[in-house]
Formats: sequence, structure tokens, C-alpha cells
Amino acid sequence: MTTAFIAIDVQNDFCPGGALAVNDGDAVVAPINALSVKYDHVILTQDWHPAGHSSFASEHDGHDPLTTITMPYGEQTLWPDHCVQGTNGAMFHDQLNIDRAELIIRKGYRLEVDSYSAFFENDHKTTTGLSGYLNDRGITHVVMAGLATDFCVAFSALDARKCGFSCQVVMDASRAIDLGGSLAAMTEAMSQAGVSLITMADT
Ligand code: VGL
Ligand code: ZN
Repeated sequence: MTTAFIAIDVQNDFCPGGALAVNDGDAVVAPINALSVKYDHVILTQDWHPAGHSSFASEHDGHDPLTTITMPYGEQTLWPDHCVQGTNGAMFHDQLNIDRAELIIRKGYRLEVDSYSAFFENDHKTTTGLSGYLNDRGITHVVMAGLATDFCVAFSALDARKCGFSCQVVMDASRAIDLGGSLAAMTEAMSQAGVSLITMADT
């Protein structure tokens, strides 16, 4: 079995002080650095939005951050402006060790559609190319951790299963936004989909 470790969105804007700070978000850096030397292959994802991205509440008059709207592709949560291409907020946390990363998948760069998952944008159709990349390289198993457990990590894990990969999520190397019960709902969805929810002690 060939395994890739995928570190999801360990970026300044998801860490304390950032535009979309996840509680305790920077606590994932040390365990993720430890995980990144345990597996054959390392991949990073980077949330990478153009200014004025359609997932930003600031683009929708009268709509506040952390509310939802209906987009042509379905329900979309609106966020504060975050991870704008080229800004400091979009950079990886400066303590994240990215030396072993073989691939960086950037996502959310199309103005009209958001992308939580490392595999597909939120229309659940437009591919990032990751599935093909993993298949081409003979990688059959993925281990994931990062930010945020209930959004980009969970959507990536569910899509990994849809694409036929076995998948583990290292829960204590991830932190959640937890919006309206999203952590419990997405944890249940991952379990139902056959994602193994593990801890650092299991790795
Ligand atoms: C994320 C909300 C918006 C994430 C990215 O990385 O979980 N969440 N963009
Ligand atoms: Zn985003």
C-alpha cells in the first residue's frame, strides 16, 4: 500500500490572528510536522482565492459572514475575506515544515465557485486533478489532517472515499470551525463514508 499524507490548509488566515481564525488552529502545526516525516509522500493544500471571491460575504450586499446563500451549484456558506492570493493570510504557517511536500494543490481560485475539497470544487464536478495524480503515482491510501476538520478536511476525506481511496483523518492534528453543529455532522458523515477517524497515537 502506498500512502500519501495530505496537510490541509495550514495557512495564516486559519490560525489565531487570521481572517478566518479556527480556535487553536496553530496547534496543528507541530503534529503535522511530525506526520510529514512518517509517510512516503506528502501533499499540501492551499486555499487560494482571488480578491472578490464569490464565497466572501463582502461580495453579497446584506449578507453577513457565516450565513448561507444558494449559489447555482447549491448551498454556500459565506466567509470573511480570507486566503486572498499572494497575501500573508494565504501563506502557510511559518512554522509548518513543507520540505517534504511533493505537490501543492491550490483550490478556490475560480471566482464563481468555492472549493473545500482537495479533489473537487463545491459543484462536486470540477476536479482539481488530485485523483488522477494519486492514481498515476500508484497511491491508494491517504492520511489527512489540518484546517478545518468540519470543512476542508471533511470534504476532502469524503471525496477521497468517493474516488476509491482508503482514508484516515488524524483528528487531534486537525481543528474545527464548528458552525451550527457542523463538526458533529461532518464527523458522522465521514464515519458513514468509511473514513477512519484516528489520533496521533494511532499513526
Ligand atoms: C476553509 C472555509 C473557507 C477550510 C476554507 O480550509 O476549511 N473553510 N475556506
Ligand atoms: Zn476559502
